[in-house]
Amino acid sequence: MSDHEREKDEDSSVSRRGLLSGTAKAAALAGIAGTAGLGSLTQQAPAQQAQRSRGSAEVRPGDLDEYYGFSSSGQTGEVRIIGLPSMRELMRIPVFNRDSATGWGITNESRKVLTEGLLPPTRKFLEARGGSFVNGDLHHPHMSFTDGTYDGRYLFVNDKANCRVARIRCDVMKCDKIVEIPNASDIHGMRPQKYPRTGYVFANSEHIIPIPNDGSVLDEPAKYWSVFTAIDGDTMKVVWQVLVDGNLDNCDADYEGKYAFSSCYNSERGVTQAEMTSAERDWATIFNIKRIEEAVKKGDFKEMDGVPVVDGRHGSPYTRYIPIANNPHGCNMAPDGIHLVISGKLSPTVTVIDVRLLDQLFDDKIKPRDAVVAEPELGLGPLHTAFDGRGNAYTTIFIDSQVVKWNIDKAKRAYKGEKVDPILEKIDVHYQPGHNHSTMGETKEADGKWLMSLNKFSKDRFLRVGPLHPENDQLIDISGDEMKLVHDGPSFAEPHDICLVHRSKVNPIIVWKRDDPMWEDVRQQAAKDNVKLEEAANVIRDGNKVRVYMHSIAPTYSLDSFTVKQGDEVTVVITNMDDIEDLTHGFTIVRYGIMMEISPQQTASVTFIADRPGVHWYYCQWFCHALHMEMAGRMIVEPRAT
Ligand code: K7E
Ligand code: CUA
Ligand code: CA
Repeated sequence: MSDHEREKDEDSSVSRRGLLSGTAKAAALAGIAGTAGLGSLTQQAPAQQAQRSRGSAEVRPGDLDEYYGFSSSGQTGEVRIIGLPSMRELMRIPVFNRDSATGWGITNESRKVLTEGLLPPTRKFLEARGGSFVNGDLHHPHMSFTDGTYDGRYLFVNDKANCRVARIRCDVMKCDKIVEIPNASDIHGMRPQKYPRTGYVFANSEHIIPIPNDGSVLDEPAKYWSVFTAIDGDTMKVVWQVLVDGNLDNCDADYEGKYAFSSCYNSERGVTQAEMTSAERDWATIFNIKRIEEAVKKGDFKEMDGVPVVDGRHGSPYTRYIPIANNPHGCNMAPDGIHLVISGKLSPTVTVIDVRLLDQLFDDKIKPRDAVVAEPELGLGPLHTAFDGRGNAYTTIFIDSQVVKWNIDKAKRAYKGEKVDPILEKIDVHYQPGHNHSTMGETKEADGKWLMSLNKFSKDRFLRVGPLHPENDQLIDISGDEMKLVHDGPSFAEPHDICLVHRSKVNPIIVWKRDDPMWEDVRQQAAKDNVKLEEAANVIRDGNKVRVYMHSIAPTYSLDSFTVKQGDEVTVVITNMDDIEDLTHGFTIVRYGIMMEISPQQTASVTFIADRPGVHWYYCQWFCHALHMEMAGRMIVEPRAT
C-alpha cells in the first residue's frame, strides 16, 4: 500500500468510526463532501472485478438495446438517452441549456418553450438578459405513468437552478413545455403521480425562502418556508401548493393515488449547515392528495402568486410528519406498492414506511413512528434506493463507495427483534455513488435485470483529461443471486439520475407529422401570408418585417438567395420536405449566430435583426447528401441608406 493509499484508508476509517458511534458528525460531513472519504475500505482490485463478468452486457454491432435510459445531466441542463445494456449514448435532448446542433434557444419554436412559462417578474428580470435563462440544473427525469407503469407519453424533469419543471414529448423526444414554479426556491425532488395516471407531477421547493420573496422579508429566517407543488402534467399548469414545516428534498408517489412523500433534511429550518444538521432527527412529510384536493375545492387555502396554497404545517389535516434519522435524502417507493424507503444520509440507516398504515396515521389512530416497519443499518451515507421486484432493495452508500443489496422482509423481521441480517451483498462502485436505478424499478413492472450506479467520481478509472474528470455510470447485472459489475461508462457532468424504461414502452416517430403543434404559430402566419409551407419559396415584406419561406429537398433549399434591408426583422421558415428516415437538414447563417435543425417533415423558424450588411451565406450543417457542402445560399443585406 502506498503512502497515498494508506492516507485515504485512514481517512475513511476515521469517518466510519465517527459516524457509527453516532457522534462525529463533522467527519461524516467531510466524507459526504466527497474528498476526505474517497478511499473506501473495500475498493481493492476494481479491474479484476470488472473482468470477471465482462461480456454479458455486450450488444453486437447492428443489434438494438433492450432498454432506454433517460439520463439527466445535472448542471449541463439537458437529457441524454442511452441504450442499455450497451451504455451507448443515443441522443441528447436540450432542455434548460443551449444547443448549437439543434438550435435549441435560437429557433422561435424553442424560444417559445423556454419563455412562455416564465412568471412575470422573471420575464422582466430576463428582458435585458436575452429573454430566457441559459443555464439549468436538471436532476430528476421520470416518465409519465398509467396504472403504475410507464406509458411512453412524456418525460418530466426538474431544474433546480431556476425553479422550473419541463416536459419532453416521447414521440419526438423534444421538450414542449417548461413551467416556472411560483413561491418556491430551487425545485429539487420531482415525481409524476403513478396511479391512476400522471396526472399530477409533484415538485419540491428545497431551500426555504420568504413567500412572497419580493424584498419585504430579508434576513428573518423564521419567516422562510417551503412549498410542495402539484403540476397538471397534461397542461403543465400549477394546480395547487402546500406550505410545509421544514424543507423538502426528494419525493415520490404511491401506487394508489392517495399519497405523496417527501424527505426533509432541514426540519430545523436553519440557514447554515450547522443549523441544518443540528437536530437528531428530521422527518418525512406525507401529503394526503384527496384531502388537499377537497381543501382547494372548499376554499381552505390562501391564494399566493395566483396559486391556491393550502397550509400543511404541523397540526393540519393535509400532512403528517414522520420522524426519521438525521438529514434524510432519497425517497423511493418500492414496486410492491407497500414500502417507502427513505435514506438516512447522515445516519447509516434507511427508514422503511408501510404506506398501508398511512390511512390510520391520518385518522390519528396511530402515531407517526408507528408507520415505520424497518430501519436497517447499511453503511456510511446511504443516498438512494432501487428495487428488483423480488423483494430486494439496492441502496447507494456514498462514503463507502458501495451498493448494498438488502431484503425488505428480512429488514422488517430484524426490526421486530428477530436475529436476521437483512444485508445480502455489498458491491464496490467507483466512486461515491449518488442515484442508482434498476430497470423498470420505479414501476410495478420492476424486472430486476440491470442496475445502474451513477457515481460522482471516476478518479483513476479513465484516461486523464485534465483536472475536471468525467463521472462514472456503472452497469451492474442484478439478474442473478450475485451482483456483477459489467461496464464503466464515463459521462460528462453529470449523470445525476436516470430512468430505465423497457423499449416496449417507448414508440418515437421517425418523421414529423405535418400537423405537429410545435410550429402552430408558423402555420397560422403562413396561412395569413397565403404561403403553403410544403412548397414555399417566398419572401414576404410587411413593413420592416420580412418573412422568408423556403422548403428543402436534399441537397437544395428552394431559395438560392434572398435580399433584405439592414435593420429588417427577418424570419426564416424552412420546411424539410424529405420524408426519408434520418434525412435531417440544417440552416446556419454565417456570422449571424443562427443555426437550426430541420428533421424530416419538420418546419423550423428563426427570427433575427439583419443588422450586418453584406453577403452572408447560409448553409446546411447536418450532413445530408453527397452535395451537402453545396446545400447553401446567400442572404444579401442591403446597407441602410446614410
Ligand atoms: Cu440525490 Cu438532486 Cu437526486 Cu443529487 S439528489 S444524488
Ligand atoms: Cu442538407 Cu446537409
Ligand atoms: Ca437536519
